Amino acid sequence: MQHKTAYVGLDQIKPAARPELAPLLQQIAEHKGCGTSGASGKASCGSSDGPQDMDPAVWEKVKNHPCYSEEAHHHYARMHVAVAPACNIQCNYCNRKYDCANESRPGVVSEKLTPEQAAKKVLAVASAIPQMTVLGIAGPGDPLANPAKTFKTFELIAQAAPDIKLCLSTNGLSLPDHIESIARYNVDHVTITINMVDPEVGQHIYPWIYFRNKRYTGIAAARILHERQMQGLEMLSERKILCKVNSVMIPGINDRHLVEVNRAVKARGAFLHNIMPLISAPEHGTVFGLQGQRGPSAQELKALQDACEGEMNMMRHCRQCRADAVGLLGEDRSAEFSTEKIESMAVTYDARARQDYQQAVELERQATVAAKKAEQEQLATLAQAQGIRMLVAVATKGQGKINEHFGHATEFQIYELDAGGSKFVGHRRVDLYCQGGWGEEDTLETVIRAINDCHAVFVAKIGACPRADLAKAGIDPVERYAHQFIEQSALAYFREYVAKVAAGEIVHAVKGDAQLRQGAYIAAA
Ligand code: CLF
Ligand code: SF4
Repeated sequence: MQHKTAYVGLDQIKPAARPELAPLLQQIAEHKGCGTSGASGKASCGSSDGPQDMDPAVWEKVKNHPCYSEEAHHHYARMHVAVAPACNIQCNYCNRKYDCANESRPGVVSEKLTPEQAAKKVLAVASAIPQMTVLGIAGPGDPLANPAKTFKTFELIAQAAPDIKLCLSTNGLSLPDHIESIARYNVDHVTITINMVDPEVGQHIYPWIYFRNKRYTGIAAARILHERQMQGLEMLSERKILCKVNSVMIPGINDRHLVEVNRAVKARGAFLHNIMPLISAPEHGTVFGLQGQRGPSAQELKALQDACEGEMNMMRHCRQCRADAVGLLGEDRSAEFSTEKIESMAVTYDARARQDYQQAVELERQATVAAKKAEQEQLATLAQAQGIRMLVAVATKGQGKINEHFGHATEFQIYELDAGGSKFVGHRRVDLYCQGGWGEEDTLETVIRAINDCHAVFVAKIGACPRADLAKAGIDPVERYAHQFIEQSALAYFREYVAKVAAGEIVHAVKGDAQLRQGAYIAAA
């Protein structure tokens, strides 16, 4: 299969032989005080996206982690290795035949790996994708229900590629038993999926757990799980191991309750909270799917995330990725690294080349931040912007740029614009509109429904037909910022829009809701 979203930018350049990068690397050498080597440990040059309020030690951990830093996710990649097949609980949104729905979308059965196969795969991917900075174990079951395989994998990778950050995601039931190992293997980032802090709520999400050789059901199961999750989170915080909490938003079951969850995890030291929409369709074969339990709409999800934001940092760029995902969040290059292909690859791990490459990425990242800042300063002087707020959708292949054609996009990134500036607030998965030379009308309708709450869609290119249909739906197709930085362009567009409203040329109208896609989360081939 040919992957549609291959880059033409930095990530196409082979680190070992890149004379064309020489001027860029020279710039980096002269660029003092930021990047990864600044004396303060900060990498933002004082940008508003930087770590001004962050402990330098924490910033060091998050700056290149695509899940822990929204800004980093445009530039750095992660990979998962599917070494953990078993699970110790049952979630009503999970079908064990598929990947763990904690961190991975029910879609396609993962190719399960041994720790040795996983370690070889990590080295192969790290050589081919030098901006891959994080290795996560997130299923397809629960990593801590498979501790021997999980920690053996971490051990092998720490020896062979010590520059790669280690990350794991767990339901938390076994977490308190493994804190020592997590610390020993230098696992800097742990995600716990916490959907409730009240067993009354939990009993509707978890039919059973298996704990200390015994099966528990109902409220008793939910109570044990809750206590173990809280204990594990507190133990991680004491150890200063960064902890993110994932919560699945299930309308009518825990949607209102998640505000309480947010407070509870914040109080116990969680660094980041990621509220994800329930993915539920009958064809997934899950309890919720078969019961017809719906997921939230785009507006419902955003309203909950906004309500929790005052309490702590919210993650909004999660792609609910598979347990064998490879690449930038939002792209899936796992097919390029099947076990069969890896076995036949001669892999050489060049840490120095990776480091050089990442320094070039860092410079590009700084440029996106500086461009946004400059544009934002102009917006600050525009009094008419008060009271106007809009969402815009962006077609991008990464690098913080508008660099994807409308018809080739498998997701749109969503930004909120108002007098305060621009903010990434989510993404929308869509089916490919372009079917090799023609556009699929039915698909276009689903794309429009997915971004129906947006005033504009920014693309590198778009054909006449979709352009007309989008305009009819009240979504302005914008091509003029092709290949420019996303947030700088969106803010420039917003300034023009505000000026037109002020001049009476257009009337600002509030848009409706949008639909979150329930289909399989698989990159188009
Ligand atoms: Fe993987 Fe999770 Fe680590 Fe990221 S994913 S184990 S923290 S490296 Fe990231 Fe994927 Fe969302 Fe997870 S986008 S599902 S939050
Ligand atoms: Fe499925 Fe993950 Fe829940 Fe286990 S923790 S039942 S693998 S979603």
